[in-house]
Order: sequence, then structure tokens, then C-alpha cells
Amino acid sequence: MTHITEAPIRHKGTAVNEDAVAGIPRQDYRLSLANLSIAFIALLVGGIAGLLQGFVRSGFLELPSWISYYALLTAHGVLLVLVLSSFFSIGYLYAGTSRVLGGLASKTIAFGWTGFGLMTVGTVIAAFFILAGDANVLYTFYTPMQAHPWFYIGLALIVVGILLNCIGMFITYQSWRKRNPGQLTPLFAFFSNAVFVLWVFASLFIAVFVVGFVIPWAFGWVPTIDPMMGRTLFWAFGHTLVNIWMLTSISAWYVSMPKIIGGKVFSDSLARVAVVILVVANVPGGFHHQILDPGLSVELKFLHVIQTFMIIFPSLMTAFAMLATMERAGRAKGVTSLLGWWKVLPWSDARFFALIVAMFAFIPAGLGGIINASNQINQVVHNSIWVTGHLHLTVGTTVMLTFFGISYWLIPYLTGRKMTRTLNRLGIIQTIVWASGMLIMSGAMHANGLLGSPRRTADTTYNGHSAASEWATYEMFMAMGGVILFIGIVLLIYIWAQLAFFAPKGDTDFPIGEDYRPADASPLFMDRWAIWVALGTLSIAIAYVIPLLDFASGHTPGSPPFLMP
Ligand code: HEM
Ligand SMILES: [Cu+2]
Repeated sequence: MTHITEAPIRHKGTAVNEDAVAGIPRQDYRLSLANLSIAFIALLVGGIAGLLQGFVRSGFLELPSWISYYALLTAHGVLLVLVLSSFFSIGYLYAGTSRVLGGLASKTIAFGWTGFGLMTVGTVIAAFFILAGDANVLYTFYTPMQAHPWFYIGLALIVVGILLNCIGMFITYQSWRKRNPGQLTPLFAFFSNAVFVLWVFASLFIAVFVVGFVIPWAFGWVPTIDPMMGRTLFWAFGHTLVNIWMLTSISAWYVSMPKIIGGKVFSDSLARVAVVILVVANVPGGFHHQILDPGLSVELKFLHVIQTFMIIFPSLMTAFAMLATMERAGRAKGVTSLLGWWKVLPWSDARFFALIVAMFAFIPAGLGGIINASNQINQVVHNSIWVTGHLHLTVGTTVMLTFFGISYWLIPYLTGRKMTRTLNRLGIIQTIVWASGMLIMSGAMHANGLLGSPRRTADTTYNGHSAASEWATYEMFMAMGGVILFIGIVLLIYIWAQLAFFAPKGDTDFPIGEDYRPADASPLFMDRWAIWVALGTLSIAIAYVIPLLDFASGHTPGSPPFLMP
């Protein structure tokens, strides 16, 4: 209780969940901290793999024979994009929801711990088989490349664990609604619920793929597998995962950033509409990863490109809302000049600084996304290291820097400590280091990709072929950026350890912004998730029914397994 300096404010969200022991109990904190700690370990190990990859590609390092480049790259992808992001989102969203709803239901805690246990065991199993060299299939595990069956069982356990966390979140959300009839749920809880709804959509696709197709095939119970079915199910999951990170990140932009800069939430209804569009329109975006796949007709691809571009609207709405929030906060401080509000933003607050740099990174990241998803230009960049440059800007910079910024209040909030001035300064330096490292590495990846350098290759010299000669400089810059990034990881782990164990005791609140005008609040039907889930299912059906029935009709030849060295 001592960490709560004020009662939750928004929408009279003060009602305490009666299922919770008293206010916001310690057990909520412990669950969140457990999730965050796995995320931190994943960042460290995944980061080491990334550093080595840069060295290998640029020719600075030759790996010992007991570990393959693809084992490293699989560890990098799985640990960073599956493990780190999932554990972090759960730790953060559970903590914030507990904060605004006055505690988590005790059943939620039970589901949360069971989910955490399964996810952790799954991660350990998957990591073991990756490092043993029995799962060189990369984080996309495209079939017919085949890994050890237990690698897939590890992944399946992670997915089941996530689903249990979803149930946990829905229990708290619904129990709050039942206790507060006629009231809108607080905006943070709305975001949180949306993320877990997306998790359900994503998990169902990947569960069908892993449990229904891959595991029986990996054990040899069925001889062949249809690669197109696999790619389609995987990307319905993989792309949704991307929006799970984005939605998690923008929850901090919409809800916490206003409070940090001394302003208010620009518009509750704008925020909720953006959330709902992401939930409803997101899943079919998976097809933009398959623009060059055979087996999908041009007409279908045209439909999918349109569905992908739906995601641009909430992105632009978010850009507008963020700038409007900042301008209003400045005007409230008495700034009258056209752009003077920009100067009075709290640039020296690491929580804000990390978030705003993340937002800036989203501008080139989003533009790159539009390029990738465009049918014609995709042909130029497809499977080149440009794509890797893009994902280091999106998840590697926008999402990661937001997560880092969040952790500057989340960890001390959970551990009952305070961010000191020194740690705050280190946080600013960390942000600059991370952004510069990514700028160099991702910039070089983009340029190199345009020159044709492929992604997912250890050897970038192509046996001395002249076409490859232009790539070397960029590969070197990539490795340099990687070193800077690794320094960023070390700095971050230091700050996290300080905030968790050594910073002075004190009150840190979870920043939750208030509405400008309560009249801006959304109508109550926004909380009726049945509507949004139904619309989401409809948009999924429009995109997926035809191709999946087509693949299931059995006219595509199956493939026997390929074991990857
Ligand atoms: C020390 C920091 C990092 C370094 C040095 C690094 C380096 C690299 C390199 C060199 C590759 C390309 C390998 C290839 O295609 O041959 C790569 C791929 C990738 N990185 Fe990173 N990275 C770092 C951090 C991150 C972070 C924080 C994330 C996301 C949270 C991330 C996500 C990915 C993903 C998803 C891939 C694609 C994997 C694949 O193609 O299977 N990386 N990274
Ligand atoms: Cu995507």
C-alpha cells in the first residue's frame, strides 16, 4: 500500500476489487516482478547472440564448431521477440491493471502464476534444444525445416502459459465491471484487455499450427507437412504479436506519458477507437509477410494489402494524439508561441526521454513498414537484410525503448524504491546509446539490403563474388552498431539491478493520466468486447477462410522434413 500515493483517479476507478486481499496486495507485485526478471535474462542472452552474429557476418569472428550461426540466430529471435516481449508485457500490464482497478482478483493471481510457470518451463526447454543445436529453424520455424520435437513442445508450453494469463486478465477485468455497473473501465485496463484479446487470437493460430501440424510431424506420426499452411498460420500469429507489442507500448504513450509531462490524456475516446481498430483489423496483416509466397492468388494478395493498410489509421491517430497531448501540456504551463511547448517538455526525465525517442523511431519504422507491405516494392527488399533493419527499428527501438522507459517507473514502483538522479542520468545516457547503436546498425542494414545483401546468412562474401564486395563496409557498420547496442544492454541491466535491489526506498507511483474533460469519455458500449471480438473474427474470416480451405483441400503436395545443420 505504501507505494500508492493516490487513489486511482480515472473514471472514478477507485473501487477496490473485492477479490483482492486489501487494496493492491504484495502478491500482485511479486507476480509482475517474476515476469520481468525472465524478460531481463532473455535480453542479456539474446543480446549476446546478436553481438556475435554481427561479428560473424562481418568476418571478425569464426564460431567454434560446436555452435552453428543458426543456433545463435534462433536463440536471438526466440529469446528477444517471443520470450522477452511476452514476459515484459505480462509483467507490465498486470501491474498497471492492478494499479487502476485496485488489485488483481485472487483467481487472476493463480492463473498468472500457473501461466508464468508453464512459460518459464517452456522457455527453458526451447532454449536447451536451441543451444544443443537441435533446433536451427529460426524463430519463425518455417516448415519443412525440422527441429527436435521437444523444441516445439517448449513453444507450445509458452503459448498455453500465455493463454492462462489471458484468462487471468479477463477475470479481473470482468469482475471489476460487475462491481462497477454503469462505469467505463479505466483506459489502462482497456488497453490491457485489448492486448490479451489479441493474444487469444494470436495463440489460437499458433496452437493449431504447433499442436495440430508440427508436433505430430516432428514425432514422425505423419510423414509430410504443407509449408504454405504453416507459413500462413505462423504469420497470423507473428504479425499479431507485432501489434501486441505496439499496443502494449502505446498504452504507456497514451496513459502514462501525459502524467509524466504534467498534462492530461488528450482524448479518451480517440484512444479507445485506435485500440479497437487495432484489435479488429490486425490479424489479416499477417499476409504482408507472404507477398512473395506461391499458392496465394493475386486477388487475395490485393485484398490482404488493403487489410494491412488499415493499420496505418491508428498509427496516424496516435501520432496526432501524442503531439496534441504535448502541446496542450505546454499551453497549460503558459506557453503561447507556436512551438514553445516543445521546449518545456521534461527532456531530462529518463522516463519521458526514452518514450519520446521511441516515438521518433516509429516514424522511419512505420514508413519502412509501408514499403515492405507494398506489393511492388516488397520485391526489392524481400529477404534482404533491409527487413532486419526494419524490425530493429520497430521492435528493437520503438518497442524496446518504450519498455526501457516503462521499467524506469515500473521497477521502483514494484520494489518500493526511488529512481535517483544518477540513475535517471544513466537512463538518459542509455537511451542515447541505444538510439545511436540502432541508428548505425539498422541504417547499415537498410542500405545493405538495398544493395542486395541477404538476411539470415553467416557468410556474406558469397565466395568472393563481385556483387558481394559492396556489402563489406555495411557489415562492418552493423557490427559496430552491435557493439554500441551491447554497451546499452550492459548499462540497462545495471540500472535495472540498481532499481530492483539497491536504490533508496521510497514511493514511486505508476503514472496514470487523467482525462482533460470527463465529457470526452467514451460511451459505455466500448467496453462490450463481444462486439469487437465478433468484428475481429469477421475480418479474420474475410482474409483467411479462402486460403486455409484451399490449403486444407489437400492439393498442395506435402514435404518430408529437412533437418538443419
Ligand atoms: C545487442 C543488440 C542487438 C544486436 C547486435 C542485434 C543483431 C542482429 C543481427 C546482426 C541480426 C541479423 C542476422 C541475420 O539475418 O543474419 C539480427 C536479427 C534479428 N534481431 Fe537483432 N540485434 C540486437 C537486438 C535485438 C533486439 C532488442 C531485438 C528485438 C527485441 C532483435 C530482434 C531481432 C530479430 C527478430 C531478428 C531476425 C531473426 C531472424 O531472421 O530469424 N534484435 N539481430
Ligand atoms: Cu507484420
